[in-house]
Amino acid sequence: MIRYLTAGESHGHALVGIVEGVPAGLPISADYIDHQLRRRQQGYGRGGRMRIEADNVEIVSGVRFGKTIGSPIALIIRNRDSQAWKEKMAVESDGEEVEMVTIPRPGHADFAGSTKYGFDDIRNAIERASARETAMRVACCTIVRKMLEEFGIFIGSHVLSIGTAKISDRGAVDRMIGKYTKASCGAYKITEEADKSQVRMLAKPVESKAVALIKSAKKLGDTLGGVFEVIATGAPIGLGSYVHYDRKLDGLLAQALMSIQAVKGVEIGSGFLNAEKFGSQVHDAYGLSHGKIVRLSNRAGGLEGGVTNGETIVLRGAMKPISTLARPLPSVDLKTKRVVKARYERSDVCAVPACSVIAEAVITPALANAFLEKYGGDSMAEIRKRYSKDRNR
Ligand code: EPS
Repeated sequence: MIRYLTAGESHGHALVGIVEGVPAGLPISADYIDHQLRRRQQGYGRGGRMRIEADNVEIVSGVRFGKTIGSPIALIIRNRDSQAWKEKMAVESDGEEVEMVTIPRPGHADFAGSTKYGFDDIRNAIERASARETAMRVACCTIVRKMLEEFGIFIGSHVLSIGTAKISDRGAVDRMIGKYTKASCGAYKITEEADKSQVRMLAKPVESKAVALIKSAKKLGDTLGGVFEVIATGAPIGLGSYVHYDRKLDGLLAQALMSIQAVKGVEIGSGFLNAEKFGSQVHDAYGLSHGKIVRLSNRAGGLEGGVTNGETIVLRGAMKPISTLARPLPSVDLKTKRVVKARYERSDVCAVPACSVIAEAVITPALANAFLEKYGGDSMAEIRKRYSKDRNR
């Protein structure tokens, strides 16, 4: 089974990652991963840091002559900005000259994190809680994504709303998605289309409203969140299981999305809308088309009983507005116990487009492990044999 770990502080030397359990024989390159890293850095509303970083991955181990060899894959992404943080982030000095951060930002991990670990200097919590870490998550998960793609499982995403700028004609967007997912790269076509927009929205009029909102938030010293949708096509029936809570794929996918910094809500299919309706208006009726069982709708988002049902997987995530505010909320200086304004340090105004890219990546280990549980083997060739024998597809 695939698992991965990341390490690294936002302004430390580098982010590092180890991906374990990837089968042998998977073609992979740094270029392939870098493309996803570049996508993660885009989006209107990002702050100055993205002008400093140009994320590139170095594959240190586990790949030989362009293919995985079954051993752990180690990755490094260097933080260009670390040059400016040498003293503040020194590994070996005593740090006496470095000013401590003692004022927590509401909404960030600053207070809870530094209280938990007993830090006087909040910087220790800031650095690892930062969403910078998602660069390495995307790198690690892009390898897993490549494995899924080899079996025809493609993932895409787009942004549904930023603040109050919302897609209003859902039907029109669904028709676009329906058309795009017929492409040979399935849901990835949604991603390619969304990438043409600076806020990753599929509907033009909402895009300009979203950009205008981000501009005004910036002027006001404020930030914005939003909702994104992640779609996966090509998953066969029967990934995940209903037999135990920890094997339910919907729960595992929700966990992956919820683990992204600033994501505070997750939905599968039209989960929240479904809760307002009668059962007869919600459940996806069966039909027959050329002797094949089909579903007449997909409100369940491709998962029933925690198991893939052969329909497109549809997930949504809600990202709260970024907690670092240029016009800060009240806070308390933990050292002086005085009520003061929260600290401001350079940050983004809106990172929902980036979050949608991260979401595409982080769901892949859950999907891939459910896939490997059913069809797994040590090499791609072995898995391919097992998968092609399956009569469900
Ligand atoms: C982040 C704060 C900003 C973001 C960062 C996440 O960084 P900095 O404090 O260096 O300006 O740009 O995101 C990234 C660096 C990234 O690569 O996504 C935070 O506090 O979470």
